[in-house]
Amino acid sequence: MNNQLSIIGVPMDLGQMRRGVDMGPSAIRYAGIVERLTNLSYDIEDLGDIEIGRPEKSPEEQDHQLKNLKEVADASEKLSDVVNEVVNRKRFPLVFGGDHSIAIGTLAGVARNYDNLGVIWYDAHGDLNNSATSPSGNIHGMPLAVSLGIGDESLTGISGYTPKIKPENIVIIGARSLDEGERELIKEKGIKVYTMHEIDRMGMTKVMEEAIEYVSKGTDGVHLSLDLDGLDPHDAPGVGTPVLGGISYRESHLAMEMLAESDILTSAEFVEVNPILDEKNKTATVAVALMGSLFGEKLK
Ligand code: 5AB
Ligand code: MN
Ligand code: MN
Ligand code: MN
Repeated sequence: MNNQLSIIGVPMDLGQMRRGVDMGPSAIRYAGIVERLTNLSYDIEDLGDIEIGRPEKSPEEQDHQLKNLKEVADASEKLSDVVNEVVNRKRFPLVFGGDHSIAIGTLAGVARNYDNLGVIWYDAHGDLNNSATSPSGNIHGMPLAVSLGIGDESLTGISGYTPKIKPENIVIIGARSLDEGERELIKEKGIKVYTMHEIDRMGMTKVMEEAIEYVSKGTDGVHLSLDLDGLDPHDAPGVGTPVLGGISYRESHLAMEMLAESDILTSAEFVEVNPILDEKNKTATVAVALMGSLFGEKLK
């Protein structure tokens, strides 16, 4: 693993309608991420937070279905450039959300440096909607589709190229709430998905063995996009769209350790931590513990 980490906070809450997820980056810092990773002898640079513009009109007054489209697009451009600069300096970008719409910018910044970027999408949801299929108009339900080149041009065209990633380089882990249009897209594009059903049947060890092999074949880098709602709400209550029956903390801990051992990751983001909906910063604490495992606590 690259020993040089750059932390980027993205206090974005415009990709969904629950207040508080903009405080995610602070909550993760307060839960001690820098100390935790410094103890593992990483060289850490905290670049602070990206500035998020505030919309002039409420989503109801905006003239399109995609809520806060302009502000999300503007923030994505900014984030993409910051992430790209970190990759160019040969450092590992570690991004904290904010809602999952930030993955549009993270992937735009990372993927321009790779021909075939692999992506692990750890999430209860597919985030494969567009304005036609979305039941909510919330952009945090769309970043994976946008990165595949599907969606509004002001989002797919971030940083001047599209698509960012290819369907055969993606693996979704933990899915248990997929909308109809998302299911169709998964089928059409042949996207690899390990739902909760597969995790129950095969066990996390086998799922991760297969997922790691799948996502490293033919790729020249791998990004982890971890939505805390992939975990069960019992272990990660501070999320805006919790779904019953998720991945346990222990299974997630194992998954992160297996990723550490595999040494395939080149960038990562942890998103959807919402301190207002949380219990004593539990979800940020879980995120920090998972990052400890991801960055090799067991291996040291
Ligand atoms: B998250 C839903 N599919 O599109 C939609 O938390 C939920 O980034 C999206 O995974 C959840 O609104 C987005 C119903
Ligand atoms: Mn989710
Ligand atoms: Mn998500
Ligand atoms: Mn362990």
